[in-house]
Amino acid sequence: MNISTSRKWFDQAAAIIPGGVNSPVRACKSVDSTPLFITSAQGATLKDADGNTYLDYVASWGPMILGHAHPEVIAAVKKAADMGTSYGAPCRAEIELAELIIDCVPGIEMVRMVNSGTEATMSAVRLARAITGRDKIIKFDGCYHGHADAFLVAAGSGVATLGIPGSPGVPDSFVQHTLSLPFNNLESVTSAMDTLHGQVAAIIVEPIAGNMGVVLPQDGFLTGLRNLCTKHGTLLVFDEVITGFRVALGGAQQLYGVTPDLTCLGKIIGGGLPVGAYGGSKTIMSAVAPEGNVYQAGTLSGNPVAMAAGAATLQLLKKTNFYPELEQKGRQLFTGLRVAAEKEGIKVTVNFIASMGSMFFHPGPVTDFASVKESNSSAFINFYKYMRESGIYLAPSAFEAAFVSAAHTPADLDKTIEAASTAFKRLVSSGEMG
Ligand code: HOZ
Repeated sequence: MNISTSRKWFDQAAAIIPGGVNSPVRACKSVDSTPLFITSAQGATLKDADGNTYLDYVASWGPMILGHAHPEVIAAVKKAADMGTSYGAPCRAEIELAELIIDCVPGIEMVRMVNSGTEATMSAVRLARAITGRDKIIKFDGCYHGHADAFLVAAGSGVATLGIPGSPGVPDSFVQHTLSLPFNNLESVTSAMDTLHGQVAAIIVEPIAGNMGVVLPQDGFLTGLRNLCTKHGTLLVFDEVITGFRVALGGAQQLYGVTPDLTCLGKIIGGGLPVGAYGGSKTIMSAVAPEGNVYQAGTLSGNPVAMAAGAATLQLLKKTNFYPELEQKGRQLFTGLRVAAEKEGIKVTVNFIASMGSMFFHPGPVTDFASVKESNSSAFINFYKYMRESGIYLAPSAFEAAFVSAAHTPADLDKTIEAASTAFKRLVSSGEMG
């Protein structure tokens, strides 16, 4: 595949933007590849600067659940943009998006809009610390909550992709209050909560981990966290930046029937524009300034164009059968990949739920960051490259999820499985699978 223009632009970008990208994973470093410069996106496909077309399973890392450039979302964006792109003052669209979120997400009665998932998680933790008067937080290995200082401990996503243990520039004193424990290990949380009784402000968790690849919560894990938080007066924070409106209208909390004290959202709620949000009960959220005194602000928060894109997206998700139809597509793709690998005698583990999933070159089970890291990374790299050559665009890291959108057709999914079959055959014939 000719990607000479992408190569040229990447060189140009690298001279003036760190690593040539504005977010590390997309540099494709860990898969030994050149990032593709995208010039347009439509439905389930992306077009690069050299005119190649790809079936897209990155979905802008989650937001594009309807597919790219959905006509109703684009119309809403254009209409809003015609009225001015930013006011720095309240607008009606903020109420519309807030109402849609509150209506759908069980744990949210009041919500504050921000501009990214990172802003949502850091603000939620500040709020939890203020409410409880405690400093410590518990997170989980391989979970990623954005790049705020407190979360850069054993983090997933780009931190895992680049093999960075923490990050230079984060003072030890900033992370001394962060304890990272193994995902799905309730015993370790129980014992930490007993030892630290009265000191833990929040347990923050991706209820379905999506930043170490997809790792599902085992039975009782989320309920166990809920009970521990209630017992110790700690706030349970669900980072649903990926899972919110992805696995169900009410997110993972609806699916698993566990209600957190605070929920962080992002990605889908912006319909492809930069939006994050955090919310919870009225009692908790009333502590946020200016109603309360926990400070958090943003010039572009509640931006009219972004609110319009988000509201248009959520309206479409509320249509009957949206989720069952999308889930069927998720099942087709993820079970198809597993079956195709097995046919070639390759042992993979495919973790998936609804329309998000990951394939690990690991016989399984893959239940935490330790098992994720045991996967065959060179097989993944070659698989990634074969797939991209065949026009299938996957996240360039084993520590990310694949997303199916409503725009993918059953034929697209079959084509993807076929390409994977060929890739598996090539892995076997190259001796890659040992
Ligand atoms: N860290 C995000 C994925 N889990 C965003 C990556 C990107 O946009 O490059």
